Amino acid sequence: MFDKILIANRGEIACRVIETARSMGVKTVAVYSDADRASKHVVMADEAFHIGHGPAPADSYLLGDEIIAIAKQSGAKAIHPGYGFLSENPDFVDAVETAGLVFIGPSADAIRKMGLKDAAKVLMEKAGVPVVPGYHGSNQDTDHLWGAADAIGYPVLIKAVAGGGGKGMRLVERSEDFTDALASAQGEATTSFGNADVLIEKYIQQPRHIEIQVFGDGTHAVHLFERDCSLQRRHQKVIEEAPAPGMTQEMRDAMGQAGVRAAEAIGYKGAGTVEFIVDGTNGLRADGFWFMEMNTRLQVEHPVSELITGVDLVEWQLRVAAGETLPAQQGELSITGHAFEARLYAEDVPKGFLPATGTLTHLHFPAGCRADSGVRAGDTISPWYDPMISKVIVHGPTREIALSRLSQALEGTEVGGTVTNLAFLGALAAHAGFAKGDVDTGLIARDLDALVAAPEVKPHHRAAAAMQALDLVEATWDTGFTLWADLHRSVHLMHQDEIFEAMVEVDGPDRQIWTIGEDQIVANRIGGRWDLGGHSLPTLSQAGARITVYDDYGLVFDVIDPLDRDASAGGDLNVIEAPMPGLVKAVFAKPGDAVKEGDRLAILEAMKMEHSLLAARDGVVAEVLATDGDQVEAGAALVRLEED
Ligand code: MV4
Repeated sequence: MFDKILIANRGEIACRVIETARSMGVKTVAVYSDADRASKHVVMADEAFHIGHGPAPADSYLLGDEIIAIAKQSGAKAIHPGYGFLSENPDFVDAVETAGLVFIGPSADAIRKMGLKDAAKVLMEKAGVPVVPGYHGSNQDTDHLWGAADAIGYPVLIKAVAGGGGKGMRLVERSEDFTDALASAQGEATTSFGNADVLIEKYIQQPRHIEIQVFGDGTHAVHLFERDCSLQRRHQKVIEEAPAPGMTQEMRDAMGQAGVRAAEAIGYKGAGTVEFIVDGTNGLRADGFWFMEMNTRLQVEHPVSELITGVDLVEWQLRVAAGETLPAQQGELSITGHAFEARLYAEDVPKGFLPATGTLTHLHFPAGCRADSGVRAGDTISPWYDPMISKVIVHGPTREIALSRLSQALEGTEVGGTVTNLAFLGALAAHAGFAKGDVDTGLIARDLDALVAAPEVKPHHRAAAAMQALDLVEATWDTGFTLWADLHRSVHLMHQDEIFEAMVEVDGPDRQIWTIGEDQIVANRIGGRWDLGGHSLPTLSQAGARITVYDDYGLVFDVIDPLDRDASAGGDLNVIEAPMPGLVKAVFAKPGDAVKEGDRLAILEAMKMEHSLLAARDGVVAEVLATDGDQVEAGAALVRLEED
């Protein structure tokens, strides 16, 4: 076994790898960017080295040569790439091996073989893995592709061979729409991947995304059963589970064997995932799954497979990379119970899932769940990386019990200092169709309105926030409650863009009478615990002017200075700003254009997503201050409208 490894990553996956390495007696070396000097993974590792010249991935975690030099210098014998960053970069694998180090993962050759969809499909077909019917040949002539689409039968899907995450993908319903859709897919494929080639597939309606966890030693492979990742929003996974609801033994065997054939066909080494698309319209059938792609890395959602099999996949990665054969034979692997993983993000769900930033003033996970997290209370979710706060992972003897444990875990999770998707996750965990196992990739979009409905804030929540704002929670005769303080006080608070005033009549340290709009709430402290009109006071936290009430997944209130109300309620409607640092993908406005409120003026790519920037009012464009390809800071003015 290696005595020391370097982890070329950050956040929760770096912490996850360090934990297993430590348990195996393997020393760890962390690397960190400017933005991560005091991060959890840096503190956890035995040694840590600064890399790069800026927080952006291209200036830090993607600097393969610098990372390899640090591995050599520190005496690490192997590099674990985590996921993302350099994990599926075959040139990096070559460079690691040329430097005399071990890459903890597959060979460069295996990564290259799965890199392009058309070549991968040809290879998989030869290996006896079912692939979606379609055309994946080299003839890219428009008429030829059109003829292929007509022969397959509509609807068809055009996919960029170099694509991923839905980019360069077009659904075509009718033959007469084909050539326009093709041109558009080719254009997007060229800008995004520098490769215009496409393939054509039969479109699978209401698909489910079921993937097989595989593990190889370079020659032989086993599978660790399936995960269902159908709960997605715009190609971002939200909740994953294992095993898949409704899976039959026959289909599981067929899919597992197909996964193993895929892995063995490319001499796969380490942890990998073979993604299949499944026709979910008529239940699961052993002949109703088709290969989509193989991810040649450990995946974010690997913990659900760990919880149902009892295998530590990172331990297996280290052992196989160090030269051991497969740690278990297929017959030794079995499924126990059911597991779910929910991805907790700093994001503003009512604002269209906009990634959020902020310093976590409070972070608590309840007992009974596994929280894989790369941050602690006091850490900052910066705009530079994925805004994941934690994965909340649960296991139970049955799907029903595991799902209720997920709900419980989400209800008991407390995050202060930023908005999160916790309420959205809680609503999904309580979704009736999800509970029945009726999952498909369209579920979230179909029920989006109900899933994102903000929980209704109740009078006692407002009173709780106001008590915190006026420092009336802890006050006692001993700690500063004074008879001569004002007995009538008030505070302005804002919750979800709505400002309200809370007025209080303080009747001694243990009794307050609150008036908030039409509501009156009497607060009584009994035996040291506050009761607010029949509700006990929830946990509270405060950071600066922001107060979080830990009920209904965390309700955020901002204390408003009444004199400054205009400034806090709305911004400058004349200027369209970048809400976070990112890359300007497109600007649609030209000076002199008349625009309407809500018109899309630009697209900003940040945190792996594209964000539309909209006009805040009707007006005329005065100035365009950014062009395609610009890297901009948060707050940068992109488009200015003429003064009204
Ligand atoms: C498909 C499909 C239907 N039919 N292929 C989306 C991302 C890319 N990896 C492949 N994707 C799809 N391919 C055929 N032939 C539907 C999707 C798809 C999807 C797949 C998995 C999970 C979520 C999805 C959401 C929308 C579309």
